Amino acid sequence: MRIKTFFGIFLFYIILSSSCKQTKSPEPYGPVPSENQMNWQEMEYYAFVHFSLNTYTDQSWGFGNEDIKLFNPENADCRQWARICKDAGMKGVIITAKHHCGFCLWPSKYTEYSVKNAPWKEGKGDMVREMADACKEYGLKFGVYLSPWDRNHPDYGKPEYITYFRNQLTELLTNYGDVFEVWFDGANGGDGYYGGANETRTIDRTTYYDWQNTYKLVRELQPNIVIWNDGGDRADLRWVGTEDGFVGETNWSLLNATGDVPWGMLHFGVEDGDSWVSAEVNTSIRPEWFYHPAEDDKVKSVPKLMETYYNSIGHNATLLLNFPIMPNGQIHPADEKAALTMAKAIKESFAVNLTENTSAEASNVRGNASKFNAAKAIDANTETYWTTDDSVTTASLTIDFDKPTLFNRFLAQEYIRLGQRVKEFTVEAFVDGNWKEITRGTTIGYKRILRFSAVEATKVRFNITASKSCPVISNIGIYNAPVFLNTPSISRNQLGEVTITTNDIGPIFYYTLNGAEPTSQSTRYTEPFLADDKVEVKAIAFDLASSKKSPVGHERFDISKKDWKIEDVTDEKAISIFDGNTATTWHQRDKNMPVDLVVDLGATYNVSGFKYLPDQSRWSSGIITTYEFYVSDDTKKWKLVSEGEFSNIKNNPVWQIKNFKPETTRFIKLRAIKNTSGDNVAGYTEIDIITE
Ligand code: FUL
Repeated sequence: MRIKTFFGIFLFYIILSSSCKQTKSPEPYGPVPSENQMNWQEMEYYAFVHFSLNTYTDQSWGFGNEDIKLFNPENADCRQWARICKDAGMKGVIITAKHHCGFCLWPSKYTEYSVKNAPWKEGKGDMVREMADACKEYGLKFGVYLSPWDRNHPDYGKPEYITYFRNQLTELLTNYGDVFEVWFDGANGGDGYYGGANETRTIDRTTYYDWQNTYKLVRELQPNIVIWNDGGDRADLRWVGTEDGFVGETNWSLLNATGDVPWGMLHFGVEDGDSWVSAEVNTSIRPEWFYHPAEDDKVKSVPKLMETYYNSIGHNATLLLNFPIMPNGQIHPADEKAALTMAKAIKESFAVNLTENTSAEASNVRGNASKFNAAKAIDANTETYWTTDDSVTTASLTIDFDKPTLFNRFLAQEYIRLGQRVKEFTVEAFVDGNWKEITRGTTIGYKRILRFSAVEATKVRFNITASKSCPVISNIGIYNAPVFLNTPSISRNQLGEVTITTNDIGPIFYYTLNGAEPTSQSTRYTEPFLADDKVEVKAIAFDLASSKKSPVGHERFDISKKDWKIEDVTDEKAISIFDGNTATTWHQRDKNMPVDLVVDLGATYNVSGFKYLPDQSRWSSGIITTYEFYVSDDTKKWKLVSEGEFSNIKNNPVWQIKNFKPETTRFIKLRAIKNTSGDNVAGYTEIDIITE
């Protein structure tokens, strides 16, 4: 009898302990996000504003000697910026408190190169304060960008500068309330004004800034902050290796705490990394970061911005979208319109989650416990999740719509507080009695959204085909999002033939050559046409079935290049620099730098500027950073008409446009003085001129 009782108790204990074990949450796997990283990740979408003396000099990077007197934004209105960000669905704003030129948007005690000596508000203004106040008023979080590279400061490059930098950081992180993110830009072009020294100063970015002590200071002053840094020691957030608005489809929120971080690690993360360092996609709503009037018709279209949305937030990253501020101190109406239309598109795309009111079943549920069952992935609560027994690393979850349902988006979220686990998955649809794979992916992380052609199905099956440990899925969404036609691309070759194309399959095009907005009544495009002079081409793509039209594509072409020739070059490929095709690049080598490109325009023109498009390929070479530009009537006597740098060209290889006082000339010479790779190569995708 006693033995029986003992045995009963033992059995009861076994059953109890095993059922407890089965209903316990999984242990975290690998590195996990900090509370600050978690709060930041949930923001998903927030803004950058770029505003400084560059705004007044039409530059990308100031040299550090720009005149403070230029800074006088007569209608500066941080409330306008905040209102737009709020209406655009963003959760915060990061302001360029100090860009590379060293000019401070707040009256720093430690320098004279700030708003306190500018005519704006007679030196009484503080743009950082106005931004922080506007953020508070609009319920946005507030962040600061403080450039470590300072081309104005006399001590830059010496140890004293680090004290100056930390003093400024202390001002910014003490006097303006809560700061959600601090941005330490890694750019450093060497040359600068440096208090009048006008020289090149190179630093060792791994040691000079002593980041660990700076991070300590930051965290003491702002315990809830996240730190972004691509210039040195690993922080909380990482750059994704491009400013073009996308991160890898495979995107681990992990890196190693030490060692090199080559491009691939920035872009895809590190599967077995030892630290949680999430990805932030930073990109501008226009090609450049600062305002340039020449880009007023280059604001990104809504289809392009939606592409960015899917390639950032939809790839387990956040999106930091930049607004360049105009010289008057406001966001341009075209930028506002684009951001608000994008917000509407996001809202429409994810308005109805088709998993609502459906049922879900999983191939395995942890301990068969209801608190971990499939329903937890479709309960609109990201704090609950579906998970499996520890031993399971492949599993399926099936959603039953109960009726044929049309959809073209699949969204999944992992409960990342327990680590990022999923390595591969597929999505199948049940169509006409058969399972059919519609899409597949690799990592999920905080959020992954996949796009595919619309399918009508009664059930959807989500198969996790590889996971580091048991999967933990907090949310699944299925949507039928509106589809947008992309803006058509317009190019012109050397013969003057204009071609209109698009990435979409199916639409037709209409165009105008007189600046008018094209409609379906305009000229229909059927094949490349000749427009061999100064001409403005506008085009739309049009879908005959739905009558949907794309945003307007717009290009201004200057004089004909028909008679242009490159002097002293035998390489036949060289003429690709006039072919209007951004996929072809010609590389010119000389024994040493400088490398000269001399072009005969075939006739005399009144030239007032030139344009240079560098190599667009990922592993590009020969990107010119320092240049001189000359004109001549006979290739013997040359006149220097423009010189300087193509700032930020490596991270953002967009068209470089330089204007100068008009000159009548037949020959032009672009002299490459330095490039990003420190060798003797100059690469050109396209070269163009601007005539009066
Ligand atoms: C880059 C900078 O050099 C650009 O000017 C811009 O501020 C961008 C956000 O980061 O690296």
